[in-house]
Amino acid sequence: MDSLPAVGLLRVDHVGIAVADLDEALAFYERAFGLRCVHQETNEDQGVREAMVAAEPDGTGARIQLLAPLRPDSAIAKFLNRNGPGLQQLAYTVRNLDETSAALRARGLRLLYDEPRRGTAGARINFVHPKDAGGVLVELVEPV
Ligand code: MC0
Repeated sequence: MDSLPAVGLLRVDHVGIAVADLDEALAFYERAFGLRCVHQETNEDQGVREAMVAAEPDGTGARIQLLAPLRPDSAIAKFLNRNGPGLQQLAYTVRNLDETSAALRARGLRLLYDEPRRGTAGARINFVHPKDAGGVLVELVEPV
């Protein structure tokens, strides 16, 4: 592995949880855990309504991403049908997504997209296939 380029993960960015109904989930996370919504958006490309919740009101630190399906053929709808609500992904912040993607491909891991797509708040994102990552869907996030 010594001659391979560095992967360049910086920190855990967020953990993604599939939910059937975003508003109900937001109410639950606030009531049960005291977490506050720090960001909300719809991502048509990914077929999700999403909300970031966090313990810190300024949204610093790792966040929890609640993901609700927009369409029955979306990744989150498929996940809910198969597993029900629960942990769907682990996302890392990276400094440079192109370099991280090249480093992971050099290690033989499959990325889901040939080119980065648009994620939360305009971030560039890609995913490592869960079958190449110990059964965990890994998202790579290069923030704006
Ligand atoms: C599927 N598998 C998973 C999994 N989803 N394993 C762990 N975690 C998951 N989330 C497993 C299945 O159980 C199956 O295992 C195998 O992977 C392949 O199943 P498949 O039927 O081919 O898989 P699909 O059609 O369900 O697709 C899985 C795949 C898909 C990961 C390719 O979910 C995908 O494209 N995800 C990336 C996009 C995404 O998740 N978007 C929503 C979040 P067996 O053993 O049965 O073969 S959007 C987001 O995150 C954005 C907004 C952001 O943060 O910026």
